[in-house]
Amino acid sequence: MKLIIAIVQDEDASKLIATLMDSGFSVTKLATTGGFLRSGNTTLLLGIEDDRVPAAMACIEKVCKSRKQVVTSPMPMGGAGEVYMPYPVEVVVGGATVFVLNVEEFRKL
Ligand code: 2BA
Ligand code: 2BA
Repeated sequence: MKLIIAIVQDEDASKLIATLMDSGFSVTKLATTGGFLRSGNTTLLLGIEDDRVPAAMACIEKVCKSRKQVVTSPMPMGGAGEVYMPYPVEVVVGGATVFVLNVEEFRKL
């Protein structure tokens, strides 16, 4: 069994969850925050059988598109006092950042 951890954009999350559930996957959704942009993203957990990993990946690839975004990221100015100055940066966000982990044990108690 594998645990897929997929970090996706909030905009893609609802559609991705619907697509995964239509394909018979169980999903847990976490509201998360990216360290760089410090804005919200969504992390999905999927516990699945090994042979279903490609099907889950296909759902993620289909739904999650990468986008260019100009964002105002709070960049630390350094020095004392924790001063942050808004700083515009162009970043490519998404499609998805996906980790696949081996699951040692899966139980429902
Ligand atoms: P954030 O950390 O908010 O990063 C959002 C996007 O900003 C990243 O998109 C990337 O294009 C850009 N970016 C991040 N760090 C940067 C830097 N030091 N300099 C320039 N641009 C930078 P993605 O790579 O698609 O990542 C989307 C989100 O996935 C990230 O949000 C973070 O929450 C998560 N993530 C990505 N890689 C990760 C990793 N290795 N471990 C844990 N979380 C990760
Ligand atoms: P939910 O997805 O909201 O599911 C709540 C309960 O609804 C489930 O309880 C199950 O009894 C039922 N259920 C889920 N999908 C169903 C379906 N397609 N048809 C009929 N009934 C369905 P649990 O199985 O105890 O799961 C509780 C929560 O644990 C789930 O909330 C989900 O957040 C998480 N979860 C369970 N299995 C997971 C897995 N393999 N991967 C990721 N998260 C999982």
